[in-house]
Amino acid sequence: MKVLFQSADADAQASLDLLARQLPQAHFDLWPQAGGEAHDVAVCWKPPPGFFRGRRFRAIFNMGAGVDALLQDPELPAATPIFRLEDAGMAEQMEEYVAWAALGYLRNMDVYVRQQERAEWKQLDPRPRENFSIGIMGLGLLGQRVARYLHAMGFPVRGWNRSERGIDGVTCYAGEAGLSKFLTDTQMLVCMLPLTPETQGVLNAALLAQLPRGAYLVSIGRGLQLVEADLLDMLDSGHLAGALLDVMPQEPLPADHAFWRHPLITVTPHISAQTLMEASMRQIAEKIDAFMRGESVSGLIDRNKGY
Ligand code: OXD
Repeated sequence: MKVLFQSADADAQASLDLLARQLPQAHFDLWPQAGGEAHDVAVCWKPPPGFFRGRRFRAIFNMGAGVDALLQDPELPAATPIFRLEDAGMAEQMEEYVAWAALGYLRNMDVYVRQQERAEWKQLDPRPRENFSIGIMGLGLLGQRVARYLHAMGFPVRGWNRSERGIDGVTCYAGEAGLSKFLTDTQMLVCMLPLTPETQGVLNAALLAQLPRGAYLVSIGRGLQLVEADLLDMLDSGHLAGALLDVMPQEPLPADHAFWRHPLITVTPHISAQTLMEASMRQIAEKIDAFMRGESVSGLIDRNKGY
């Protein structure tokens, strides 16, 4: 079996070595150093334009959960199955990240950080956890894990998904019809949607205005889901109390971008769930093995849905 390996990350060779250890029978080529021959499968992450030109693979394995970058490539072979990474240590990180955001906002930690900058000693009224509702937008594998985790912490949790989902203890809403109801009582909105043509720009003024005054936004899906100017207006008008942004329309976020210095915005550099290479390469090796044996492989992308 021949594998063509490509990664936009700096340590591509190290990741390839991890995968090669799991698949000792396979021959690997690291793109672009060696990539001229025919390969059975591609393992890639954010391949640059031209990667697929003139190539055919039996399957493509994406080294991340989101396939938006891959699906945008006009030269992506049309019928080749694409498999994404499923969890591989990402769900636990997202649980931690959102739990930290929820506790920080509930306990006014962002306000206390700003007060410290002014040497201001002022106690704010406590807010009970049971009155603080968190809304998870996007109930895929990761969204469901985060919803369950917050529920176990004692927060009232609601979830919204394009299609119906049922999660014990979580009030679930679906589709256009359920969106307003979902937003009206959501005090902290966590966007975990995949990026598709439908979700691009979904975090806009019309949607954010449906949140109650003083709500907080956590954006951990993709940066292009956020309409930047609308967020800034909502913060400046006081409708939103703050935002925690982990994903940006342009990454890295340019040094002169307004988000860096906005007093109500916290920026993290796309770390809500980082790819854990050992676990990810183990999972991809298992998927490749199963695929080559003709078994069914989970994580198959539905190109019509975009995830
Ligand atoms: C992913 C990511 O999609 O890291 O896995 O953003």
